[in-house]
Amino acid sequence: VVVDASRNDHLGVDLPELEPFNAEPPRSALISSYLTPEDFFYKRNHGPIPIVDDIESYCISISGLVENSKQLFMKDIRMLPKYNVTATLQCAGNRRTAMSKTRTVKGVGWDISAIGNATWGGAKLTDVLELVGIPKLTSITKFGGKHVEFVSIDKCKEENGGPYKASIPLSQATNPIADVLLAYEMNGEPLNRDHGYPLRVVVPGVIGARSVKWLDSINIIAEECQGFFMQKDYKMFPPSVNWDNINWASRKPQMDFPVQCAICSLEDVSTIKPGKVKVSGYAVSGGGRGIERVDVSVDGGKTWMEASRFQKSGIPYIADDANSDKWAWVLFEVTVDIPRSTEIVAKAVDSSANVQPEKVEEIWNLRGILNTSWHRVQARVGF
Ligand code: MTE
Ligand code: MO
Repeated sequence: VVVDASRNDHLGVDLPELEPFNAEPPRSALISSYLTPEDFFYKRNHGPIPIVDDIESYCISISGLVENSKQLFMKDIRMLPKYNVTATLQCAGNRRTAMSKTRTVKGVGWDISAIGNATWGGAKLTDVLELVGIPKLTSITKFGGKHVEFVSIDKCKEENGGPYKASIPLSQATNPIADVLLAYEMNGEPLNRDHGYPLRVVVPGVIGARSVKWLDSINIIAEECQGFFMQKDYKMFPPSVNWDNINWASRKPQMDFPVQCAICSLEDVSTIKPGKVKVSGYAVSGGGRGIERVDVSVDGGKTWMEASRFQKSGIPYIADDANSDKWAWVLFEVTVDIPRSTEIVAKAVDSSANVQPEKVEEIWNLRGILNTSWHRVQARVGF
């Protein structure tokens, strides 16, 4: 495993930390297109980025509570039907910096761009699992397997030098509608090293932490994965829990992410000319729920107007419609009049009518995850 210094030279990309390599793009770049180009796609790593250079010998093993264990090479995976799924990947820590302003939290300080939207190409996990004798729509194997664990090649300090790993329920892994992929392409290109070359898991609608990169093996297990990132991280605690009274076992690992949106056309504080201003950003919900509405306020949340939403140009976006990308974000846009300095706010409503919480204090948690509070920016009118 080699750390490559060239991982740190992405132009225009902020580097919250140098090693492990983490990066997010500037706000304005993030929404310059519906599909996020690889250069502007956030990168989140917990250890050195592995290099897999012998693609002929690269293989994944599938074992555990199954009848026949199997080794699959890239050619075996490429032989399965290929699916292209457009899905937004979002780190659970997205918008953490804003949450840490209320009270200190532990974790990488992300602005609002630890999120990206890509078309992932690869095999469906359910087709892969059929190769070891697990039929579609299985929630328990005859050997008692109920979870699917993904183990990576990369090693990280949180696992005491062991591999990064995570799991999802077997029922989700074997459900074709859940679109869980073993992806070897991103936006039509071979997966890049930073994002998991040669093969990564993509679990649509779920926090990024479960989409394991540089896949090494798949285990069918009885209980959910006991790894650090499932059991001692990425759990949502109430504001009353601190580092002295935390009981990790009392909460489930976070899976789906909640409804989220952010304004990307303005910084936290922007100086603008008085008059018309375009307010634009992204909105997304987990679990395949569409975005029903995005509300924008130019008076700090007293009155609201609705922004227009779109995904692909030329096709009107309708939440949960067959022509919409169910796992993907929508971009929103509204032109507003700003005669004087004010606070501009955005909040989204998903197709189950879930709304974002008004205040970050209500959802503060010690790990600083899932900050989905109303997104606020200050517009200072100058001449
Ligand atoms: N997979 C491995 N092997 N190692 C990691 O550190 N980080 C996870 C996930 N998969 C991680 C991983 C986290 S927390 C996130 S948010 C996403 O990968 C980030 O994916 P990206 O770097 O492709 O944007
Ligand atoms: Mo993450």
